[in-house]
Amino acid sequence: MSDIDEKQKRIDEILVAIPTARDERELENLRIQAIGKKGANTELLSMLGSMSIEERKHYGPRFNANTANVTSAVSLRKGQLAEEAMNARLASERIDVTLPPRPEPRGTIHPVSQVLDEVTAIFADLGFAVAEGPDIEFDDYNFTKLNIPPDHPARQMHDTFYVARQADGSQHVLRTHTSPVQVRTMLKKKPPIRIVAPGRTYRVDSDATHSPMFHQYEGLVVDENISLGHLKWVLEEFYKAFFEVDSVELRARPSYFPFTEPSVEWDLRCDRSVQGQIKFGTGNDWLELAGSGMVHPRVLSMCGIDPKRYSGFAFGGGVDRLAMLKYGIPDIRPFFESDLRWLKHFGFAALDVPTLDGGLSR
Ligand code: 2NL
Repeated sequence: MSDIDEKQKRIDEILVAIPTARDERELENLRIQAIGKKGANTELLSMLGSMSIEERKHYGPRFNANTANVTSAVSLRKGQLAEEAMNARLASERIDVTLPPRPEPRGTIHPVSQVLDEVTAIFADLGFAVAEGPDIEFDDYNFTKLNIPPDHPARQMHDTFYVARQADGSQHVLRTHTSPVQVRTMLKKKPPIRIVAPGRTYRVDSDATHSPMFHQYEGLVVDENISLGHLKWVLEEFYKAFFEVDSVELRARPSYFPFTEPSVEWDLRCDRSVQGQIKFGTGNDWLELAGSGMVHPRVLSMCGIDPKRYSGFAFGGGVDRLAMLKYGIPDIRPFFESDLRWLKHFGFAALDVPTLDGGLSR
């Protein structure tokens, strides 16, 4: 067989193989063997130069037809392969939008979140703005500006998580109460001030009734002529709304906090005569609920407020404890264990947002 016949035979084989090439790579290989730089037909075309006019007239159109045939066969197969790939992808990525959603896990609103929302809704209704601050606080805001200087014995009242001292010597702590939020507000704004600061707080304390992370709400009112009478009214309104009763009775007990003078703790009249139940507004028992007092004049002046012109009251209470009391949760330990069974039992529907007009806890 002549060299030309041999190469033409190879090209004809390639033309037969192209329609069944399995992928783009195999197809490209076949194309190169036929019409690439060293392909069979490329070599045939280069032979035309040394042929006689007669031979050239005979072979020229055939070799050119080879190029056209290979090019169109490759392009046809390329299109088929692309369509096959798309069909395979469509089949494998098929989504049945009529399938039901996966049923688990399904969470609920944590009782602590519910109570935080209830507390802020009540105080917002009483004209308090909600204030927030960082969990990691300056030692200065958590203690010093609250009349608890370094080495003061009152620091031992709060078992503090200290953060490693910074290179510049500054000291941070995990806030032991939300009072530093009120400090930040007083440093920033002039009276009248009416804020409530709910949030996470931390103390080195862990047993059946204490969690090292817990939740507090604290209120602060600063204006001219503010007295303990105003404080008592605010707390009465708050507990009536929170426990959803028509009347409450508060009992004041003298106490001590470094940041207030005088300091008062409040007990709420309640009835615990039925085992496992608690009712507010009636009965012969008392439940300790909040600490409070008139803001210490030194705290006011350290926060840039003139204590000769202004006075204020502050109060604070535990959110986790309020949640246990209102929703009959007996043990604080499961609060932060993330057990979905517990959450299913004590949690709230996600769209059940507490408002005063819609009912707080329905
Ligand atoms: C409690 C007692 C209290 C305050 C918090 C406060 C804040 C500022 C100034 C003065 Cl900026 N006082 N807060 C005052 C008295 C008591 O909380 O038993 N909390 C759980």
